[in-house]
Amino acid sequence: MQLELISFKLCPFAQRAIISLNAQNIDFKMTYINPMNPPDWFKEISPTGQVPLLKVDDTPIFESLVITEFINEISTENFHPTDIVKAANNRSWIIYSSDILGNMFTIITGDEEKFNSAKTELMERFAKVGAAKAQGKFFNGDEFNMIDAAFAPIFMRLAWINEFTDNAIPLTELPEIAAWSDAVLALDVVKNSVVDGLDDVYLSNIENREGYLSTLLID
Ligand SMILES: N[C@@H](CCC(=O)N[C@@H](CS)C(=O)NCC(=O)O)C(=O)O
Repeated sequence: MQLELISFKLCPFAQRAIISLNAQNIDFKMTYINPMNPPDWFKEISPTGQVPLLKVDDTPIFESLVITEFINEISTENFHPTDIVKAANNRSWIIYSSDILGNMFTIITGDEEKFNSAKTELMERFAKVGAAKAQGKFFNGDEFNMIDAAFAPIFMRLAWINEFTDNAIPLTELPEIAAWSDAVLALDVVKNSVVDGLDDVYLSNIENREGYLSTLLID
C-alpha cells in the first residue's frame, strides 16, 4: 500500500495526520502544494479542494479525522485508549478540537472585538477539555494518543503567538492545559511535524491578515 499525504505547509489539520503517521511508524510520501495555486492533478482527485488528502494507492481519503482513524486502522499499535468508551470519548474531544482551531483562525484574522470573543471562547473550551483530562502528562495519562496529536497544532500555534506578542493568550489560569501543551510540544514527533522555519511563515501570516493580533506583535 503506497501512501502519499498532500497538504499545505501551514495546515494544522494536516499536521495531525503527519504526527499520527510518524508516531505509528508508517511510511508515507509527503507532498506540499501551493494553496494559492493548487496543481490540476490535485483538483482532479480532491472533491473538496481541501487538504489534507491522503492518497492510498489511487484512492483519495479526505478529512483529517478520517485520515487519522484510517492510519490507526492500518497500524499495528492502537493510537486510542484500548477501552472503547474512553476511545469514543477521545474521538468526541478530537472533534471539539476542530472548533478550537476555528477560534485560533479568528484570533489571527479578527478585529479587536472578534479577537477578544474568540480568546474568551478558546479559554472556556480549554477549561472544559482540562476538566475532562486525566492526571498525567497527556490527555489520557502517560501515553501519547491521537487526541494529543489533534491538539498539538493548536498548542504549537498558541506558543508561537505568545512568543511573537507579550503573551497575548496566556495559559496561566489553566495550568493543566499549560502543562499538557509543554509535554506535547517537547516531543520530537511533534517538533518534526512541521517544516523548518514554519514559525516565520506563521508570523508573516499574522502580519498579512492585518487583524487585531498583528497590532500586538513585538520585535
Ligand atoms: N474538515 C477539514 C478541514 C480542512 C481544511 O480546512 N483545510 C484547509 C487548509 S488548513 C484548506 O484546505 N483550505 C482551502 C480551502 O478550503 O479551499 C479536515 O479536518 O481535514
